[in-house]
Amino acid sequence: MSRSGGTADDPGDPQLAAKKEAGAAAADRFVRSGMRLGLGSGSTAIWAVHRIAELLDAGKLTDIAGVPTSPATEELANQLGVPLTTLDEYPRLDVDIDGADEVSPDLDLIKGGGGAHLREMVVAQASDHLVIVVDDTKLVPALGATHALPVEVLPMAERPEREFLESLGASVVKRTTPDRGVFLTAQGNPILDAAFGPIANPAALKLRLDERAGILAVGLFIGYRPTVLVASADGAQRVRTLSPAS
Ligand code: A5P
Repeated sequence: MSRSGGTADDPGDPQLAAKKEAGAAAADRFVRSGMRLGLGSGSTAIWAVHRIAELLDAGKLTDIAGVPTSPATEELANQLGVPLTTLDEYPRLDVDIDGADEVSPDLDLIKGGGGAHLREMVVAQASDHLVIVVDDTKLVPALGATHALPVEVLPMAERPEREFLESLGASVVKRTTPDRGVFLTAQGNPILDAAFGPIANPAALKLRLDERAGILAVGLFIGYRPTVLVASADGAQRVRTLSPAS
């Protein structure tokens, strides 16, 4: 497969065009030669990987290496010829570009729609700067408004953790694959999607869930202070930037 893609001329699918535009803009604006990068997962972050490959091909970027946040991103980077590295080699990264399922007005996030949120959180915590790329359907007034909260659990703890989540008011569904098999993360664990509705205090909820031994990763990214690049799915405006309040 040749290196490809990254432009936004998909008139037939405005949301796809917006995802491409946001992902490519992140690479254009924040990736510089010599950087060590976090490479996020999902249908928006992959367009940053495509753009990085284009810039490498064009000789506009050199000496880049990325840590992938999922097997899918690792495979894509290998196909496109984007050099990879590990956190063993580089425990600190310059910039991490990733997607999100929801972005709150405080720039807190729900992630994990693809089940990669544990590795995504590790890579985000290792990075000096988190850049989140989304189309504008991801902006919500409160986390939980449109998406269930992905909760990766230890297989033997699935039932008690489900009951704990339900005791907090969530409707819980075990994630399945498109062919109705059990979805397992890259670590081999199931995910419970916990629908809370709008979450009044995401930080407090995260603390409660993090106390549970059987819960391995909660898709709440609180206080990461990302730069958020938002592309409009109606094509009305270019990519706009949301920055954390100083
Ligand atoms: C992967 O598990 C997720 O955290 C993704 O980053 C998130 O779901 C956004 O994905 P899309 O860009 O495909 O919506």
